[in-house]
Order: sequence, then structure tokens, then C-alpha cells
Amino acid sequence: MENKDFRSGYIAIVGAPNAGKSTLLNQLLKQKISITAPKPQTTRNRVTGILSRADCQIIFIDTPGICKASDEFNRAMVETSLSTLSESDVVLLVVEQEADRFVNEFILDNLRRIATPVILLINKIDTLGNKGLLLPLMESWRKRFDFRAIIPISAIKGDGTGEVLAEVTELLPAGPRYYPEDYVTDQPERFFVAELIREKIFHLVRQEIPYAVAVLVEKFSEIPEKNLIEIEAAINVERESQKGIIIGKGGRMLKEIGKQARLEIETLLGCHIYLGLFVRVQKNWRKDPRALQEFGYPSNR
Ligand SMILES: Nc1nc2c(ncn2[C@@H]2O[C@H](COP(=O)(O)OP(=O)(O)OP(=O)(O)O)[C@@H](O)[C@H]2O)c(=O)[nH]1
Ligand SMILES: [Mg+2]
Repeated sequence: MENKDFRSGYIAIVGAPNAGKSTLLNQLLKQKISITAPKPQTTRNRVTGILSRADCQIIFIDTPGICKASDEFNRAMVETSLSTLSESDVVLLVVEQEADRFVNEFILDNLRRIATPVILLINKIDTLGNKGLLLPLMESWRKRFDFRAIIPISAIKGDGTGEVLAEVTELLPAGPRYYPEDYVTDQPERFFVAELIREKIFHLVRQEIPYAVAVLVEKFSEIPEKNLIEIEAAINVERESQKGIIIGKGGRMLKEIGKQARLEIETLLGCHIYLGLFVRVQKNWRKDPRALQEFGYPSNR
């Protein structure tokens, strides 16, 4: 029998690109759920992380960074993030000290239109040389919005995240256990496989190319007697020249992407992995509604 005092809720994690939202989700869950990278606009979909306790269930939703979108593809991602705001019980707004003032004001404008409680998380305090700056910084944020709480954190080190959990738990409404206790996410394994490959490309391939990449898992077959999963995935790029860069001299880049991704996928899935990667040119897929749908991305059309 479910306890009638059980509480649960959806907690949106929003903020400007690169603020550390996905790093925070992973820290809260003590597990890598969402991919991270030093480049902005890494996250493209909502990514769910579920925290189950004896008396409550917290469903965190990591979102794409909100920015002044320059094209349809980015606009659709920003829409994904904004729509999460009104569907949540609590919003965690992640900011990076005083950076991204314009974007944060835009997000605050959206938050002023809804009644959802907002907790401000000032992230990356490990990089703050002078800790004396923190109090005036918190004070200036307090003047801008009626935050439920303002918590300085370091998502990467875990500083302040215990306090975040305590505040969130306080604000959880009465509600059911939405997911079985052992679920950490509701996304399928194929999604994480594609994301991990994309993450390695974000880390290994230079400049703008990772933005032109979409990964699609085309085969995922389990062979239990060998404790093996055979995976084949297509790395889609927009142009022939990008294909060459992903493959690299003598295929070296693709091999390195495959090696790093395979090691992490093996840890994630707890078995041996055969990972076959190939690169395909799908001309201007970011502007093609059919391709966007196929790759699991929102499209405004
Ligand atoms: N020093 C420091 N770096 C951090 C901290 N949190 C995140 N980072 C780094 O900031 C970069 C961006 O982190 P992400 O978690 O990918 O940021 P995000 O907000 O999810 O970014 P998008 O998905 O692109 O919107 C990565 O290089 C992280 O390692 C922190 O507390 N301290
Ligand atoms: Mg992210």
C-alpha cells in the first residue's frame, strides 16, 4: 500500500547554455545521466533523472540551454525548455555568476508569468577567486526576482547540492510514485548510447562540427549467451567536408570516438559492446523536418 503522505514532483533545471545544468543533474543523481561538454548547447532534448526515496520521488528534467536562438533548430530547443517551465512543480534556475545577463532576464520574464516556485542556483562557485563577492551577488539577484531560495553551488564538486535537494523536497506536493523505485530515467537505452557518442564528438572534434552532428542508433541487438550487445550507429553530418573530419586521417578520429564511446557504453549497460560507427551525409538535416523527427529532435513545423 502506498503511503498517503507520499510526495512527488517534476523539477525543471533551466538556464543559459553552458551554465552547468547537465552537470548538476548528474551530481544530484550521483550518476551520469546527461552528457556534458565545455561547449554551449550540448543538451538538445529533455533528459529525465529520477530520484526515489522511501517517502518521495523527485523527477528532475534537464533541458537545452535557453538562448537567443539564431535558427529554427535552436528555436525549437528553446521552446522545449520554455514549455518545461509551466509543467513543473519547482524550477531550478542555474546561472553562472553574472554571465548571461540578457538571457537570464528573458528567462525571469517567462518565470514571472507563472506561479511555480523558483530556486536560483549560482553555479561554479569553485571558480570564484574572492568569496567576498558572493553575498553582494546573491543580494543583486534577490532584487531581480522573488526566488524561493538562492543557493551558491558547485555542480562539479557537489558543493551545495545537498541543500538543493533539501529545498526541493520541502516544496514537493503530495503525489504518487510515478516510476518504479529502481528507475533512474524513462529514456530508452538507445537514447543514451546515441548521446554518449555525441558527447565524445563534442569533446574530440573541433569548432562547429559537433553542432552539425546527429547520431542515430540503427541496430541494437542483445546476445545474452555472449553477454554482448551489438550496436550500429550512424553519425549524420550536414556536408561532405564534415564527414572527412569526423573520419579523420586514416580513420583515426572515428576510431577514437568509437573507443571512448564504447568504454562508457559498456559501463552504462554492464556488458560487452560491439560498436559499429559509420558517417553519413544528410544534407542540411537541421532544416529538414523529416530528418529532425527521425533523429528525435523537436521541429516547429
Ligand atoms: N568549474 C566548474 N565547472 C563546471 C561546473 N559545473 C559545470 N561545469 C562545466 O561547465 C561546462 C558546461 O557544463 P554542462 O553541464 O554541459 O552545462 P549545461 O548547462 O548542461 O550546457 P547546455 O546543455 O549546453 O545548455 C562543462 O565543461 C562542465 O564541466 C562547476 O560547478 N564548476
Ligand atoms: Mg546540458
